[in-house]
This record gives sequence, structure tokens and C-alpha cells, in this order.
Amino acid sequence: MKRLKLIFVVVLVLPVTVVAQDITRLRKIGPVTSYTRIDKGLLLNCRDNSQVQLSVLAPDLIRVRASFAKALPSKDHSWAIAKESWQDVPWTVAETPNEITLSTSELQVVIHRSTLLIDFHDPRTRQLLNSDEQPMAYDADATLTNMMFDPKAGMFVAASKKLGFDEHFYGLGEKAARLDKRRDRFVNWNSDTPGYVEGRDPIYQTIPFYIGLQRGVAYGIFFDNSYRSYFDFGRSSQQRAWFGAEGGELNYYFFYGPSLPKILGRYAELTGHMPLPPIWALGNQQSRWSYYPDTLVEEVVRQYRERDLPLDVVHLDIDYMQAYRVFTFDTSRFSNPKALSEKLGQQGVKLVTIVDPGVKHQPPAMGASQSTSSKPELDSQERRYYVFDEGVAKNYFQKRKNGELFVPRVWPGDSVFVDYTLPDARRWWGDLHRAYLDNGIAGIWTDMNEPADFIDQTGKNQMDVVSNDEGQYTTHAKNRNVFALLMARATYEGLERLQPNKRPYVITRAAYAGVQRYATMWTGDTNSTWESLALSIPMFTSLGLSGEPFVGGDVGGFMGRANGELVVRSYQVFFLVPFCRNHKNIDSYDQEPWRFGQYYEDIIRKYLKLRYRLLPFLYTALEESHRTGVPVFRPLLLNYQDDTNTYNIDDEFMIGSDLLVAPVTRPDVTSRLVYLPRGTWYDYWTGRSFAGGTMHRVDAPLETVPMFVRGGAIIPHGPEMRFTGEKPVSPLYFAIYPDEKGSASTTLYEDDGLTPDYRRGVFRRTTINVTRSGRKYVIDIGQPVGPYRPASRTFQFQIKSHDPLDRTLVSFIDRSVAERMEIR
Ligand code: MIG
Repeated sequence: MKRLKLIFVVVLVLPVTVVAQDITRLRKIGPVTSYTRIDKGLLLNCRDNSQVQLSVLAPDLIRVRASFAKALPSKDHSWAIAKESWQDVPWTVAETPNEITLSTSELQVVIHRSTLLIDFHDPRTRQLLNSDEQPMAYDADATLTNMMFDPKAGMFVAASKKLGFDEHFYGLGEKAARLDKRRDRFVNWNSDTPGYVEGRDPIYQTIPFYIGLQRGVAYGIFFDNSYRSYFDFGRSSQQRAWFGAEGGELNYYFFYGPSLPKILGRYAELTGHMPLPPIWALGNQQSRWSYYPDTLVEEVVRQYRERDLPLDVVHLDIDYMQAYRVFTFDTSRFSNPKALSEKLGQQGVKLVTIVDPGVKHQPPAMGASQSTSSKPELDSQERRYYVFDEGVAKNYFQKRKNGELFVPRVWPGDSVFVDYTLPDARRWWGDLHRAYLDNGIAGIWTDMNEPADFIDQTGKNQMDVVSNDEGQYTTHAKNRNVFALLMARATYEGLERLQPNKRPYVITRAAYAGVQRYATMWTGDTNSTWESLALSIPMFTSLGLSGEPFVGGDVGGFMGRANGELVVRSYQVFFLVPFCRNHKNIDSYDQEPWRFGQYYEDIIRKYLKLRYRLLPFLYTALEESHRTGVPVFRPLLLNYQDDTNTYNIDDEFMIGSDLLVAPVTRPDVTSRLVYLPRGTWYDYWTGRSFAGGTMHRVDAPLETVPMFVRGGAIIPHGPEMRFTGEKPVSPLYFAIYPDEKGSASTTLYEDDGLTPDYRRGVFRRTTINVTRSGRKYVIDIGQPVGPYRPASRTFQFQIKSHDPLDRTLVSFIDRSVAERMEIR
């Protein structure tokens, strides 16, 4: 009985870890007593000595920055921001006794002097886009009792906006939540949360950026504050959507669309564009905690090849190291990593190694002599560990406020973390990756960078851990959430320096805004459950709406035991996700594509092969993400913002603007309802056309994921390949899906896939336009743009309408010139 009671208490207490803050109790700033024009905007002075700065960065981008009861500090720095200087754009200021109005060609910001409420309007439509519900506020009297951490670490700051009656909210990065975040609330505090389920919050990443959408008009808010932060989209009150943080500045950027792609483009400009990863990062990947020894890795690759399953990458999880010492190899398991890389390389397979931030805390053994080896990663580190030694000598490890080394406990046992805010420490960490590159390792998978700590996963134990932080010596109250961003930066910049002719490939678990500049991501320790699979769709689409286009997760789920059906359905989602990697926990059943028998393996093969055939299409979409900030993996609403039916669709997605996928994420289902937006749609498998703007029930046996192509699209397909770059992309087959008028078009993007030359314009774009005239179709291939020259190849064109007469295949050699062809 006693025991029962205890369990009862625990169950009751656990779910209340996230507590609501009553921000109405905060002290509000204002009123405005005077203002001055400053470079790019206005500085408002308040009666309570607070200051508010409004800066015009672009006609559709205004920064709002406030200090409370004091002047704004001159120090102004953020790790997230990629673009600090913006060209001047025209703006004006007008005043009345009650209001000050700052205007650009696209935004009008009205400041009410007496209340210090700020409104954002569209001057062209006169529409009110967003307005303060209460003035910006702060916890001057420590009235908020349920702050998670030391109130002395910082002072709570918050802004509150009126909640629109029909306002939808998107973004906020990696949340175990649905697409539309209206009436929900969230906390940002990077946390290692294995086996998380929908509703678990926070999880690994912090992207304090969201998009509000009402009446088809969108704005964005990026609250650039790395302290533990809160977002409440009308959960605690239907009056307001508010955001706040347990310290730091009230500092946000207001973006105006009205279109989502425009906001995403500006956000990418502000926080950085994703560089293109090597094309093999789009290849199929296989992982396990952990594949060892080397012969087992070879066997996995052998199985892949023997079974005719495509594969580009195998991951080595933490057991490749000497007792979890990063930048070492356990040579009893991997006697010659370089030879292994080369052997796998001959089969088209690359190795990626995991690298954790925890450096084993290992003072030298008595009398151990310093290593002089140029390849210490292969020498025994039992008596001295070169990474620890160097880091101590250079004073790069984090300390507590009292000056003691901070010793968290992670996989190596007692460990230390690098202060990645130090430029020299980042450079050192980056350079350490020589140990991998010299052994043929092709990419780096950074894990545990919340940073996780087995002593205390909440981060409380880290609150007095100090980072240099540009000479400000701040604690993890501010820096925990940017730790992974800076580790990814150190890694990326290291790879870039060490191999300047190759594109770096870095994968990260935790993140802060801006991480897309350095790393791709995966969604961490998911479950092998249908719920977890279903959740991955809104997670990926939300990440895409938060500036992270290269998303993905563990195919089949990480924790627990999958079955053939779940793994097949999982591949039917992931074969179109940028990061497609089957990965599995150490103590779970094997999950490689063949582990459930021939029937399932055959279906998986079909989808993996289709992924490789669609690489020209996927890569074109990826380049668009790089250039425009608009993601590959999209919610329907991103392409159909004026269609309210799309605002809550969580179980369909689009790849680019042309392919719509409606996967099955439940067991035992052989059909499902699919919403198709306006226009004509073609069943990818049968060519049958469907009218858009309505729901259809479609067949979805286990062999088939419902997939539709937008009428008006052309989908480029390459040949089947066992790995990227196996052979020239020939024939390049263009499947043409005419719209109601008989037209279709596309622009294919190509480059060498491996080097950074694309940044200097070495790519090629080929535009194809198809029109119908009478019973024939005319295909216009434009003169290719850009100096990149692919290997010689054949072009093939085929109309994919339901009329079999249309289905003639036209085939000819690509001569890199403008051509006109006819299909009749
Ligand atoms: O504490 O490296 O999310 O992918 O296999 C677990 C072992 C540490 C967590 C990662 C997972 C990886 C595992 N890691």
C-alpha cells in the first residue's frame, strides 16, 4: 500500500515540470518621454529609464531591442546572427501627440507613447499584423516564483502579443508537437530526452523563431535570446501569445511576409544560409550503436551490396573509440581505420564517426611521458590522453565560477567540456579532426551536445559553469543553449580548413538558431512506435519552417523494437527526407532493412532505389533551400498559404513544390484519406489524375505510399545507383505532368556534388518548358546556365497523363544547347 502511494505521488508530480508564468505580474516599461533618430531607426527613452531601439534592417525586417530601467548596453552580440551590417533602406518617422510611427515601404510600426504598446501594420493594405497586448516587461521584483533556475542568473524579460482569434503558429524548431502550435506552450532548454513522445518539452534544440499566420498573411518573430525561454501561443490565456526568457535582453526581429517563403528567405539572410552538403549526404545511411569490430562493418556493407540495397554511408557510434576517448580509435576493434575507409570507399561507402563533447578527464599517470606521435589517435591513451593534456595546457576547458574545472559525467566517465565560445578553442577542436580525416573518415556526427550530463540531465548542475563569451564570462544560464551551435561551428570550420576542397558534412543533435550554417540535424532518440513515426512529419515540417532544411531521423525509430510493417512505413516517409539513416539503440533488436524477411526487404529496396532515382529532384530542392531558405520537406501550407484546409495537416507533406506524399503512419491500414490542394494531381504510380481542392480516399497497401505529382510539374529522375556518383546521371528521365492547359515546367540544378565550387557559380541550371498544341506536346529545353559540365548523357521525356497515346518516350543526347522537341 505504501509503495502504491509513492508511485501515485510520482505520477502526479512529474507532468508539472513546465509551469506557467503569469507575465501580467511583471513590471511594464514606459511611457515614452522622448525619442531620437539613430542610425537605421529610433531610440525611445522611457520615464522609467528603460530604452527601446527600433532598427530598420530591411523594408520587411525590423529589430526591437529593449533594456529595462537602464540604458541599452553598447555590447551587442549574438552567435546566431550571420549578417550584422545591412544596407540602408528608406524609412520615415511621423509623430502625433499620441503616437510615433516608423515606416518603411512594407511595414508601419506605430508606437503608442503613453502605453508603449507597439503595433505592426501593412501600409499598403492597412492591415494590422501584430500588436502588443501589454508593454514589454521584466521581473523587477522577482515576482515570478517558478523560474527553473537561479533568479540571480538573470532577470525574466517578456513580450506579449494579442492573440488573433484565428491566428496559427508555426516553427519553433524541434518540438515534439504538431505543426500548428496555437494554444500550446513551449520551453527552450536543450535537453537530452531519449524516448521522447509527443508533448515532451523541451527536447534537444532551441530555435526561438516562429511564424504567425492569420487570414493568409504571415509575419515572423525571432526572439534571439539563448537563456531558458518560453513561448505561449494562447495556452495560458486566449488573450495573448507571449514569449520571454530567464535573462538576457528582450531582443526580437519582426519579419513581414505576407508570404512564408519571403519570411524564410529573410530569416536565412539574418541567421545564415545552409551550405550544400556533399551529395552523398543525400544517400542512404546505416548506423547502429555500435557496429564493431571492423569486420562487422564490412559485413553490413557486404549485405547491402549482396542484397542490392543502395548505401552511401555507415556510421561508427561511440564504441569505435578507446574507452570513449574522442579523437582516438580502439585498435583492438579497428586495427587500421584508414585501410577500412579505403576498402569501403572502393564499394562506394563512406564512414562517419560520432564525436561527443565530453573529453575524458584523465590526468597523466605517474611518470607517463608526453606523446610525440603524429598519429596519437592510434596510440594507446591509457597513461596519457593527448586531447585532455592539450586542452588543460591551453586552458580551453570550462570551469565553474569558483575556478574549479567543471567535471560532468558522460560516456568516458568523468569528463570535461571545451569552452567553444573561445575562438582559439574552436580552432583547436576543429583541428583535432585531423585524427579522423587522416583515417579516411568522411563526416562527423556530433551527439550529446545539449550538453548532456549523466549527473544531472536538467542542466541545473551547469548553472555556474562559465564561458568566456567574448570576455563577458557568462554562465550556462546563457550559454547552454548555444553550446551545440558553437561545437558544430568548431567542427564545420575545422573540416573546412583541413579539407578546403571538400564540403564539410556535420550532423548535430542539439542546436540554437543559426545552426544551419554548420550542421545538418537528426531528431535524436525517437521510439520504434507508430506515434513516433507520425510525429516525425510535423517535426520535420516545423524544422523546415525554422530555418533548418536538412532534417531527418532514425528510420524505424531508435528505442524499442520495430517490426517489418513499421520499418517499411517508416522508409515510406524517410526515403524523401534529406537525412535518411536507419539507426538503432544498443540494446534493441536489429533493424537493418533485411532483418524482418524478404517480403519487407523487397518493399524497402523499392523505396531506396526510388530515392536514388529521385536524387536529381531532391538535390534541386536542396539547392533551392540553400539559396532561398525554403525547405525541401514542406508542410502543404507553405505551398498553399491561401488554403486554410492545409493549416493543420500533419500527415501529409510535400517535397519541393511538386511532390505530395500521404504516408501511412498507422498499422493495419490499406487505404487513407488524402487532401489535395487546388489544381490537378497525378498519382505517381498509376498516372491517374485527381481533382484538387478536396479529399480523396486512396489505396495504400503496404507496398505503396500514396504519392501525387502536381499538374504542371516535371520530375527529373536519374538511373538506379548503388551509391551516389556510381555512374553518370544517364539517362536523365523527365516525367512530365501537364496542368489543365497542357503545360509543365521545371529548372534542374546540378553541380559536382562534392566541392565548394558551387559557391563560385560552378553549377548548371536547365530549364524545361512543355506546352501542348493540339494533339502534340512541344518540349523546350533552354540553353543551360552556368559553367558546370556533367558527363555526357541522354535526356528522356515522357508525358505522364493517363492517356496512353501520350506516353511516347522521346530520347536524345544532351548537347548542352537549347533544343526543341515534339511528342506526338
Ligand atoms: O547516451 O552514442 O542520440 O543516436 O546511438 C546515448 C550512443 C548517446 C545518443 C544518440 C544515439 C547514439 C547514442 N547516444
